[in-house]
Amino acid sequence: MKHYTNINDLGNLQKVVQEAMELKKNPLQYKTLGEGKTICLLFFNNSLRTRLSTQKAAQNLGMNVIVMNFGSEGWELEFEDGIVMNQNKSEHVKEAAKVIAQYCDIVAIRAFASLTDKEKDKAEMVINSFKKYAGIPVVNMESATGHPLQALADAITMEEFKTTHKPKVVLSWAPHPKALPHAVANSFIEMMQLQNADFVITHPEGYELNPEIIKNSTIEYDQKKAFDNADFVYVKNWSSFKNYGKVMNTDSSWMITSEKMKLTNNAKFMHCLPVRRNVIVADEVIDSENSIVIQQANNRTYSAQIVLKKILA
Ligand code: AN0
Ligand code: CP
Repeated sequence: MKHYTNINDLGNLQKVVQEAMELKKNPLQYKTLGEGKTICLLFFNNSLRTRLSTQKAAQNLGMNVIVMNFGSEGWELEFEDGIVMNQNKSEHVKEAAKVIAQYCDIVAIRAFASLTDKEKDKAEMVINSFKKYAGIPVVNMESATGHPLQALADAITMEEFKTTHKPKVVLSWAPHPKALPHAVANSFIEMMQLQNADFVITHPEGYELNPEIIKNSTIEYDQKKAFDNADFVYVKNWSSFKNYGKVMNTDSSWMITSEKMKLTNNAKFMHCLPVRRNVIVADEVIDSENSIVIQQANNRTYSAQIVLKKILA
């Protein structure tokens, strides 16, 4: 594996999940693999989990880690070709990516969707420019359209907690006051399409995600029906895709409550975090024994570590 920008880069998901679970038993077993190698983590947006878990994963493999908050500390980058740079952008990605590549062996990037320009977001300009100009492996730490490190951590977590061979998994939209990206939901769907599961997506009408990602996954507009007999309830807000980046619905009846969880087969509650309590999910659910959000966040380390291990190898 050279780059990790999409869950499909892994090849065999089930095999990688097993490898990650093995790694989790002894996280320092490859502590010399990354000796003398450096990873640069570039953040164009905020982070808690991705930043700390990816750093920890690299350190577990013996790597040096350089973290840069590019969004606040870097020169503002230009990505368009052939442009006259007489406005506010100080440096072109052509130079920036090549320079960064001289300081490290792997570059990991967080650059969220603009949520204003659908075509540019779909083109994944930031990740693809680094792939094109840096010439070193690129890892996606949440791009405009995907968050594959999160999806791999989610797959590991479901493997640990599943009690049947073919669980019912529901991805449910929930309300949020601000416009959020589609990345987490997209990668979760792409990951679920590789699983042996009964997978259902539920959201209000008008919140359909990109049909190129949904493919033939099932959509059920009745949230309560979707929850019936579920083994996992994975919750995430996203803004409209059709009416790109707009918040069209903040209907609190979509919030996850213990009453709704009673419709399930004693389902586990999952969320990538950060989560707004009593907007997305009621305290009683996230504080319940069925909530596995903390274990899910822990698996971000092993998700990143197995990915970095494969790239180093
Ligand atoms: C981001 C999102 O929804 O994509 C990051 C989640 C990992 N969430 C927020 O901006 C609140
Ligand atoms: N789940 C996740 O990616 O969290 P952060 O935004 O805090 O990194």
